[in-house]
Formats: sequence, C-alpha cells, structure tokens
Amino acid sequence: MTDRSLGAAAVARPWSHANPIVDAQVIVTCPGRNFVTLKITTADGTHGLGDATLNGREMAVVAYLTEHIIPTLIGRDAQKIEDTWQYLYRGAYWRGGPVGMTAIAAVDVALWDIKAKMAGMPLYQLLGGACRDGVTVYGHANGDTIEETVQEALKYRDMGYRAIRLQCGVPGLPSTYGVSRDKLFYEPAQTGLPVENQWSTPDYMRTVPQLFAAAREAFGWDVELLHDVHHRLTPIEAGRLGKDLEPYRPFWLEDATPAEDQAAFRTIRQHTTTPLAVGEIFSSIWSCKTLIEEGLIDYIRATVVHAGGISHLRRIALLADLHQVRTGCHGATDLSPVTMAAALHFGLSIPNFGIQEYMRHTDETDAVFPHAYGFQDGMLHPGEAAGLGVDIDETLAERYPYRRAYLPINRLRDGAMFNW
Ligand code: GCO
Ligand code: MG
Repeated sequence: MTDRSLGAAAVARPWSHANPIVDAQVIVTCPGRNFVTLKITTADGTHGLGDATLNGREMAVVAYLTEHIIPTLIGRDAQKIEDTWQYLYRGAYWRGGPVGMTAIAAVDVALWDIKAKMAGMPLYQLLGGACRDGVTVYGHANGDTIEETVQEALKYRDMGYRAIRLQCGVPGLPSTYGVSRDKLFYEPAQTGLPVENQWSTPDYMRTVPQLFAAAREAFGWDVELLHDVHHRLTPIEAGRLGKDLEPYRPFWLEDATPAEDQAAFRTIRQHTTTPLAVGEIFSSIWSCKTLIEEGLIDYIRATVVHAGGISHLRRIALLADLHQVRTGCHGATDLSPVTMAAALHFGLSIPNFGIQEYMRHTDETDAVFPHAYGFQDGMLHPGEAAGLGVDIDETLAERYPYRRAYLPINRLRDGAMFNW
C-alpha cells in the first residue's frame, strides 16, 4: 500500500512528516444568519477551519462535503494542500460550480490553517510575508435617500474608513439592493420565501449620479467612494452610468453587468474610464480569464470561499498581477469571520492587493467565531496568532440552529423576473 490509498496509514519514509487527517466535521450555525464551517483535525491534534457558506444554498454544500468529500479526506496527509486541491477538483470529474468550489475552498483554507499552525506562524508569513502595513477596507453606507446615505457615509469617515461604498434608495421603488434598516449590518437573506423587490433602470440611472454629486460635495476628495450595480444594467447602460459618474472619480463601479459573457465588458470599456470591479460570484479563474487578459476590469472580486480557497485565488491574483488588475475581494456578512481572516492574510501577502470589502459581523457572530483580526485607521490586520487566527466556539454555535433563508429576487414593473 502507498500513502495514496485512501484511508490507509501513510508509509513511513525518512523524508516524510505526514500529519494525517483523523477527523472532519461540518458545523452549521445561525447566530443571526447561517454559516457553514468545516473543521479538520489531524493526528497531532491540530485543527483547522474552513468557511463553506453559500448564501441561500447552504445545505447543498453541507451535503457535498459530508457525503462526497469528507470520506476521501480521512487518512490523507493534511500537509499536501495542493495535491488535495487537485484531487478534489480533478477527481470529481464535474469541475467547478459554486457548490463544489465552495466545498473545495473550505478544505483548502482549513489545510492552510493547519499548516500555518504547525509552522507556528500567522498564515500571511507562510504566504510570503507582509507586503503592506495592513489591508485597506471599504465600509458600507446606505440610506433610503441621498441625504441619509451621505450622513451615514460621514459616520464611516469619522470611524476612520478611507473608502466607503454608497448605496441609496431609488425614488418610486419600495426597496432596493444595498439599503437596509440596520445601518451597521446589511443582511439581505431572509427566512420565509424570497422577498420580491421591484426594479426600474431609468429611475436608478438618474439617482446614482446625484448621490455621488452630493457625496463629493460633502467629502471633497479625501475619501474613496464605491458603488455596486449588482448585475442590473446592460453593457451600454453600464457604459452610460460609468460616464455619468466620471466627474466624481469613483474608486470602482461593481458588477456593472452580468459577467457570464466576459466579452460584454468590452462595450463598457469603450465608453467609460470609471474603474470596473467584478467577480464576487465567480467560482474559478475561468470566469475571469478573458476579463483579466484583455484588461476589461481593474479589480477582481473573486473570494477565498467561493473561488476554491487560497490555493486557487492565488492563481487568479497572479494572473491579475500580470495585467495590472488588483484584488478587491468580496467581504459581505455572509462570508464568515473564517473567510475574512483568510482574505486578510492573503491580501496582506500579495503584491497586487487593491482593497478589501468589510461589512461588520454582528456581536453574536463574532462571539461564535473569536478572532485575532482587528480594525484600525481604515485598515484591518489579521493579527499574529498562528494559523488563520480564528476559532469556533462549538458550544455557542449549537445554540443557534440552522434556519432556511433566501436572498431576495427582483422583478420589473411589468412583473418580469430580473437580476437582483
Ligand atoms: C457585496 C455583495 C453582497 C451580496 C451578498 C449575497 O458587494 O457585498 O454584492 O451584498 O449581495 O453577498 O449573498
Ligand atoms: Mg457586490
């Protein structure tokens, strides 16, 4: 038997320091919102965590991990991160997709956590060491009206944020993406059947430039301003919005049009110099290869949790670096503190880091996932604990059982389904 046989004890070789995986558990908890966490334990007693949360489709990843991945992990050397990644990606035959890649990401991050703990160093050191003092983040200001949004943004500036995302209500639409009642935590997933929003492109297109004009009036130029279109424009509409926003110099316009067709971004590029960011729903490098190689975007938002973990995100970032594209990883509240920590170690250690999204978690979530990272002067730092610097309080997690929740959907005024 060789150490490639699943479940078999590794053959002792003088140069081998195998640390076999002896246990892997999936923990589902809902401290206000659902999180799926993979906990891998090795023979030497080290454990590592990986986030496996896919908002609104959580249990699909739980089943993928429990039924299809975990049986293949037991006995495998936890130190073979790349080999395990290739085994899970190539070995499934059915490559890619959000469910499979989120499951692979959870394994990958847990193994990086274990390796860094075994090395006795914070993960960013293992990834090559810090390239900067900290990870600059952007916060979320939103309101029903332009005035309210600007007031909220001023609060973020006073908290020390150097970059702020602006989202506001659209007159005539009862609700819209990005605007929440609770101003500190934005949580779109709801229990019960999906909430229905209504959409009007012309009303939205008129509102956003007014919002940016008011914000520049209030802030001047010392804060970066961002906006998320959330996939709701056609390429030519996105080109127009980008052009209308140019006088206010946004840091980026995010998800300006759905990116299944990467070539669609050529149209936007022809019409505006507003920087473009895309990729929070991407599962792999194949979703952004053309976007990066043709220079159609400025920031790639693929994340550790949904794009195959640190091992795969590293490939994406390397390709992006060749084409002067920087990272701007997704960091909404549906990405657990485990992903936030992984993103910070990653962002600290790569040369082409751009910015990191930071939507604060609630106190309940932070209590379930005690962590070493912290915010200061507009930046997050992952801290100096060995590994990721995040743990899970399993007893507390048990107190918050899973609750089925869905993201909203969006319809046009005539009732037709649209992109949310
Ligand atoms: C963002 C995202 C989120 C997503 C959410 C879906 O830019 O942070 O667009 O708000 O909608 O993560 O689960
Ligand atoms: Mg977004």
